[in-house]
Amino acid sequence: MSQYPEAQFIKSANAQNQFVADVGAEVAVAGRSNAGKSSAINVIVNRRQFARTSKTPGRTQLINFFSLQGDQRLIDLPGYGFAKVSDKKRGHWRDLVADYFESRASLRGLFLIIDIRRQITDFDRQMLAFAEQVSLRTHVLLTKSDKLKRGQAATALLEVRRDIGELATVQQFSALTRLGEDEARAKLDEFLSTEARE
Ligand SMILES: Nc1nc2c(ncn2[C@@H]2O[C@H](COP(=O)(O)OP(=O)(O)O)[C@@H](O)[C@H]2O)c(=O)[nH]1
Ligand SMILES: [Mg+2]
Repeated sequence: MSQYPEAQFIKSANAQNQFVADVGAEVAVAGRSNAGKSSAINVIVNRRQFARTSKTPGRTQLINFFSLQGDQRLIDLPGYGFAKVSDKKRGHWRDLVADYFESRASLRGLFLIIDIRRQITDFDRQMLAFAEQVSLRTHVLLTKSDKLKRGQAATALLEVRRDIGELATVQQFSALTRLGEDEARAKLDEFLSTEARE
């Protein structure tokens, strides 16, 4: 059973004045499109169709607010990654996400979802930079680890850890085999229960 049986979608936002009230605690989840973000959210929250795995047209460029329980929320940040995104759209994405990171007192941590086969992209580095600017704790899920042999996955984990250093903690994850689900859920709980940042 889900730890969050009452979890539900609240709303999507395309501008700061559409964000939900900044009370309680929330954790943001980011990932390049197709990295496996929706699948990871579904496994962690333990709800099959919670965040739609298929692309919901229009919503992928918005910030999606979900309530977990009470004043605890999970925030699905927009990803990009297809080469065809225009400079204008990319600019809007950057402004929206920067506004989000800079304004949310309830933000306790960031989950960054990275396809273990692709390693770290420019998108991921931008997200790590946003988090660092506001001293936000970050946890990286190297997902789709079922797609690599165990030795290869272990090597990829070490490489990403070395690359990221102190910026974030890193673990292997698979939405298919559910590898790493307990570790991810413990990290989510840890983030949600930390005190607000200064
Ligand atoms: N084998 C495998 N496939 C995955 C995993 N996570 C996601 N996928 C697949 O990758 C594709 C993109 O996943 P999705 O969660 O929609 O990515 P998003 O765009 O980041 O939200 C889908 O076809 C998923 O079924 C995983 O851990 N293992
Ligand atoms: Mg998605």
